[in-house]
Amino acid sequence: MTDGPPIPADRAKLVAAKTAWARDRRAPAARPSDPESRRLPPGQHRVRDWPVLDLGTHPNLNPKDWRLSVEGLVAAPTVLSLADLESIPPFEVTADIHCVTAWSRLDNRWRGVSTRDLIAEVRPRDDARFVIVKSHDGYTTNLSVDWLYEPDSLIATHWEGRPLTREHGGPVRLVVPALYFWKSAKWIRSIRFVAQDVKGFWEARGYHGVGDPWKEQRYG
Ligand SMILES: Nc1nc2c(c(=O)[nH]1)N[C@H]1C(S)=C(S)[C@@H](COP(=O)(O)O)O[C@H]1N2
Ligand SMILES: [Mo]
Repeated sequence: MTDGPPIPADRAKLVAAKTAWARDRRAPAARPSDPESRRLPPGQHRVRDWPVLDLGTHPNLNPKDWRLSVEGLVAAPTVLSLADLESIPPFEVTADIHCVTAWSRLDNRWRGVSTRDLIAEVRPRDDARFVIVKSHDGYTTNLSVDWLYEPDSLIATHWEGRPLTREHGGPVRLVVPALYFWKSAKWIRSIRFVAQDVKGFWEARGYHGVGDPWKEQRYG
């Protein structure tokens, strides 16, 4: 992809970040010696507020009627209500948000149900390698099932001790901190386990199939 001498592996990340900054004419978020900047993937800068980003429709969902269908290549497909979710032992994690539009919000305290616990309930078959997540605003996103085994991934009902607000995906959203935030679908309605990867909304529009912020997998 690049011309010139090979770049040593330990510098490649920095070079990739600087290349991106050059392309976007963006200044580095912080000096590399700053301990905080080590928590920021390449090309990201820290924000203190929490921007709202979506397709512009905020579904008005009655928590009493909310259901999540977990379906596809699983031994025990299920439809969960909010009460069902609350009967699973609660899970809390503090994790960072990295949005592909270059903002990061550190130390978000989430509560909900661990996707590991969800997986234990439905028992994906061996041929279930990806999931496609569907939301009430028509949004979809795809990811490898591996990311649902990440210890900090969850089906979130609370942020900073309060129920998720409507604009941020309440009553229930997916949160996969290890990936760019477009994978964290708001207002989720179904999670389907499939054998073949299927592109979601942004993935079909050029976003990366995986989306690992530490590898700066933004597009393509
Ligand atoms: N249902 C739904 N989920 C979505 C989106 C969306 O448009 N609809 N946008 C994604 C994108 S691109 C981002 S950056 C985050 C933004 O979440 P926030 O508004 O809580 O910051 O939600 C993701 N999940
Ligand atoms: Mo986004």
